[in-house]
Amino acid sequence: MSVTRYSEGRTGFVTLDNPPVNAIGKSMRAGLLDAVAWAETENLDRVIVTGAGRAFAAGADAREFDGAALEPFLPDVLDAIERSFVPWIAAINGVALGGGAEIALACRMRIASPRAQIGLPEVTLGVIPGAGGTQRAMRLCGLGTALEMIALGKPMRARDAKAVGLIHAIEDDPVEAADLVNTEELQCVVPTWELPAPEPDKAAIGAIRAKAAARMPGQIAPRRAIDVIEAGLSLPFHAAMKLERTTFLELKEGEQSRALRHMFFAERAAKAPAGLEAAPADLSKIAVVGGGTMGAGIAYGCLSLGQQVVVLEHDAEGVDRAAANIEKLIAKGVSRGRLDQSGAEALRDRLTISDEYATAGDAGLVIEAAFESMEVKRDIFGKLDEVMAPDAVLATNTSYLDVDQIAASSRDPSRVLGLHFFAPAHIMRLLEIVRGAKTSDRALATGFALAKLLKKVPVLAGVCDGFIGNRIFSRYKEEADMLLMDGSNPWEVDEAMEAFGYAMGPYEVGDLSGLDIGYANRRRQDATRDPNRRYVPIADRMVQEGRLGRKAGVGWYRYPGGGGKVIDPLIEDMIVEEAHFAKVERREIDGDEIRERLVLAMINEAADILGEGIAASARDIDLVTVFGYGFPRWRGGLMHHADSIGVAQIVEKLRVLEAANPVIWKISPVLLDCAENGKALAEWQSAAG
Ligand code: T1G
Repeated sequence: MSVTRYSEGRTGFVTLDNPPVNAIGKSMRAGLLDAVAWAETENLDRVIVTGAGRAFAAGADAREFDGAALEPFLPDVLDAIERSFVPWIAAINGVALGGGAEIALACRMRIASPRAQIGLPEVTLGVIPGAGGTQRAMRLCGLGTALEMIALGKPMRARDAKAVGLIHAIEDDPVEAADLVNTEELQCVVPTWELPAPEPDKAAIGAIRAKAAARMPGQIAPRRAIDVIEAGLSLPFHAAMKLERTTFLELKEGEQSRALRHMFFAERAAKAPAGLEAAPADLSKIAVVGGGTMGAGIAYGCLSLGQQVVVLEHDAEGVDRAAANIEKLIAKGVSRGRLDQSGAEALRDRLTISDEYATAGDAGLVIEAAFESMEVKRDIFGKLDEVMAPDAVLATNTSYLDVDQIAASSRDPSRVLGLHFFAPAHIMRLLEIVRGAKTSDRALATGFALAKLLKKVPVLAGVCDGFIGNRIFSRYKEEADMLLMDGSNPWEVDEAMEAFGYAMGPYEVGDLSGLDIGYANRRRQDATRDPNRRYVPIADRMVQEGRLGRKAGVGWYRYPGGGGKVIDPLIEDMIVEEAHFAKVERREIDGDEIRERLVLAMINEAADILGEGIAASARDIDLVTVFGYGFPRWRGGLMHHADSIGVAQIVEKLRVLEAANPVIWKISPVLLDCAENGKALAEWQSAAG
């Protein structure tokens, strides 16, 4: 199917019909090409093309990108539409993105519904428009708008598209409006490709190059899209089209596009595990224990869904603090235009803050977001047991602590799970859903149901110290501290990882979250740490000397006020002194070695997480590292990146490191298995399958 058509009088009606979003595959392209010939044979005076359902067309079917391009190619189909003596009108009923927008741009006219969007977001998949978007858009909306739209990949609303000339009209029923267009008027509209290209504008080109480099550092597609648009200013249309196509095909085969397509589909595959049939608890009323930064963020996120929310604190002072924290978030929502005053009022009406636990007695789910101490959490769960209905689900937002131990403080551990949010909890997309040994399917289903409501990216995790993300992050930080001892310093490490694609290096991140968190975790681990495992005390000394990070005005960097960070030479002296105490011969360490050691450390730890069944798949680890820890999306996440290097090569490098330090660098059996059997991590399945 994918293209249906019929005619009434001299009007042809063509519908793009490939649920759920009319992605443009081979059959749709063939259907469109047939429709051009059909319209000419039927001697129609117009063809109106629209989308079935909520979308016009979401763009080329990205699932086809892994294989060779299949004829008929979209640029040729659009060429046929544009050159046909029967003019086509695009009745844009919903999102027209990528190839969907290019279909519309090749039509003689474009009429959109008020809720329609039109965009060329191809760079978000690591490619550029491959069916005329780089050449047609600028002929309609001018160079500046086309550059922004294509290099940054941001779609625009119908009214903005009309304002810049991309569409002719906005109508509630674009199909009907298209049928009413005067035939002579329609015949007079010049086909897009015959419009003159805009005048060259070096300033506009230079500005967008800088903006794209700042917004999407390290990414190739934005730069190449600008190149093709710029070339089109002086090339004949069809010569520029050839350059566009060649560039698109080259990028489609590239690592960055494969990585970005992997992330696109991985994000959409993040759902409850197959076979989880249990019905979730009722989420119309949710309780949150603790109104600190995390608790307030979680409460605000749930309030924004329209849920009734009770925030529990342990005394009146805590209640006031919680109220202030949530009010701050409401005020920010209003100032950013996400909430109007009535919305803010409605949200306040749904909020109760109390130091009486019984207030939350009828909530279907309670999320504990209190101080990161096992004693505090066990006490809270004991109190919750007293007041909550037996079928209420109890979740802990702990970042590291043992969910099974917390669950044991409830008479019914089956109703306990971990819901690990990431700060700021109402913004960060990742939600680690931690299944304890006794967590029931119903409790788990409740976690996934909440994630879906909050539009989070849910990832199932098993119980271990730090689950998936924090365990990888701890190994990352541990190796970074070893690099300090061996000869580097925080700013060199941060620079090296920013060059890799992180927005922030590990030391700037540490200063942001507070060095006391890591310190507390290391003290908790003191009793069980392998005495033969190399231990670097620099971070401990920082905390002991009050250098807690941004909140103390000094950490790995100094924060003199005004938001900026400055290098503090004292840190280097401290590191040199600690290396002296540890009798370490320091040496020059360059950015490549920093990146290699840190990335290999994370890959090895992640492989063990996979092998121990803490993560269900390499893809889940990619989601965690990208959505929770800033791993560059255009590298596809940690495990996709590992596969792009090749596991055999990774194992070879690890053997050298393992020879130097067999405890720290013990090679994961998962990596050895994949290397020996020529498997990618993406296809690794635990023996449990
Ligand atoms: N290809 C294949 N599948 C797609 C798809 C696409 N382009 N877009 C969506 N899907 C699937 C998606 O995987 C999910 O599948 C289902 O549709 C619903 O999507 C030649 C080369 C349109 C705004 O970058 O931004 O055109 O999980 O969950 O939240 O120049 O999908 O149900 O099995 O996201 O309502 C350019 C990508 C392609 C737009 C709808 N186009 N899509 O959001 O639903 S390259 C894009 C989106 C191109 C041309 C070039 C969103 C959406 P499943 P969803 P949604």
